[in-house]
Amino acid sequence: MSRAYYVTTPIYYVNAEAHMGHTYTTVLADSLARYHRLRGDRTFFLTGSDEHGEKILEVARERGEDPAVTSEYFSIRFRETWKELGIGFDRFIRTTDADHVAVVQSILQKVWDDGHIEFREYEGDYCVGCERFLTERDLVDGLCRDHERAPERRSEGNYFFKMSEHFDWLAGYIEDHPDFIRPERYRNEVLSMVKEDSGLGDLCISRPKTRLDWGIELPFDDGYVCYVWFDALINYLTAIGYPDGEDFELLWGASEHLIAKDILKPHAVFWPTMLRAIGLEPARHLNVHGYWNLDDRKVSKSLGNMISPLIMRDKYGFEAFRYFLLRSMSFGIDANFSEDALITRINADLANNLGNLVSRTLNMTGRFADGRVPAPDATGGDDALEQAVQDACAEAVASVDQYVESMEVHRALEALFRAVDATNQYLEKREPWKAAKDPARAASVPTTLYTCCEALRIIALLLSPFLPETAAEILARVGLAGALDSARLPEDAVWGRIPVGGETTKGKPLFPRIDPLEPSQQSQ
Ligand code: ME8
Repeated sequence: MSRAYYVTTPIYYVNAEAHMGHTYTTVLADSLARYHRLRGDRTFFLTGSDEHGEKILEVARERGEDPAVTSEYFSIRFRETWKELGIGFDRFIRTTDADHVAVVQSILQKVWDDGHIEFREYEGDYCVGCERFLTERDLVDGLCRDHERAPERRSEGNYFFKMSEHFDWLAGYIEDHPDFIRPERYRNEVLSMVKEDSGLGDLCISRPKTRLDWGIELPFDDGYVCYVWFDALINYLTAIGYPDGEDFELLWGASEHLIAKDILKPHAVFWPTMLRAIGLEPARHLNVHGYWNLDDRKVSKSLGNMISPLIMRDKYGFEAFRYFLLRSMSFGIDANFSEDALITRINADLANNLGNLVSRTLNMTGRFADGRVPAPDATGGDDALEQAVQDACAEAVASVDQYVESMEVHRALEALFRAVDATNQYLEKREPWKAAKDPARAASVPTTLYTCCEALRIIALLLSPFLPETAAEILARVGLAGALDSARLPEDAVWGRIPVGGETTKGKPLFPRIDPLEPSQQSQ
């Protein structure tokens, strides 16, 4: 049955270049989209840039530029970076795009007409880094918890979205839909935000033009522009053709937001209540991950400790970095980055485990099977050892599906590599390099090599959403160049589909072993 899948990343602020934090969310979204495309689902993958607001104006001023010039520059940098890294988004939205501006204004008008907005005087502590007024909980020793800077005291007349009217409904919704916000720790955090007296009231959604004119004008008061978060969140609707695009309802019903915990409140409180006022259901899931940290501090633009994905690509290859990101962060929990950990992971999983399986198998099809996938021996194929490899592959197919569904991609990869382990162990037991020279065992060699080629085919198919280039290369080496173009899960992962006689290629090592770094070689 064909289903739908709509995955979004946050739209990133255009005040600096992409770093490893953005890369993690984007690579994860890319992998999920690829997986669902492989399943034959109607899939849409959205990323983009968040261009309005004071944060961007500040950077533009520092650069002595018009904000439109600064945001254009960084937006193109983000887009080009993702393109260069092979990220297959369906749309790169910019909040300055004409269709987005029109949708934001139509929604503002609608919620204004429906009485969800009112004008008030307001005084509070504003953090330009967060682009919002802070509450007590956001402050540590008087400084913003995330940006480590003092907020500004501000007082002005503004328009407010009457968000708190929806808090009881939101708490009920979260309780009735236990996996709406996942993992659970963030669900509990949000429940306490809306249930207890957390100081979270209504949402100021305007900025007077006298102070800030870089934004979308309110349709009902041309003296104001729209607050950047109210504008930004709506991108998720614009991109799929709100209100009457052909697939809008189908895709919105299948929406999966990916964010880190820094923007939990806007996505878990502002956004569902905004949607309620607009008359739409919340997204299907709000999937929240932790931070990539460097020396226990969040990797971020404002703290200046960024790791560039382009530098990592040049040093280690992007597929290796991509694997590390997906495999080494348990979804929902913070992870520490170090190049030592990256190298250890690449060597253990990619060079030794997967790389060895590929090179040993294809070396031997070259030596013992004329460089072709051999036909399995009719008597050897149902042996318990062969069966164990088949079972390991079948289990990987089921586990990957289950863990992709539950947003535990690190576990999906772990499960997939269990099939790689099982195939390596099988090779160790069958010892085709010795068996070929032993008349009593020589007949087992074609079955052994067939089994390994077929396991590699299934492993590559399952790996393709996560490491697309590596998977395509493995498939090409077992005689199936281009197979990913028309592959489908789960049907193509059924055992026994590799064409016998397909030409195999030994090729270079997929992932050469990397020597551990000297301390002076660590880059940032
Ligand atoms: O917040 N670890 O944009 P932003 C993991 N424009 N992920 C990280 C990270 C880290 N150290 N640092 C950043 C904004 N990220 C708004 C979003 S959406 C309607 C508007 C990732 O450029 C992570 O996905 O600050 C995080 O939520 C996002 O970048 C913040 O990107």
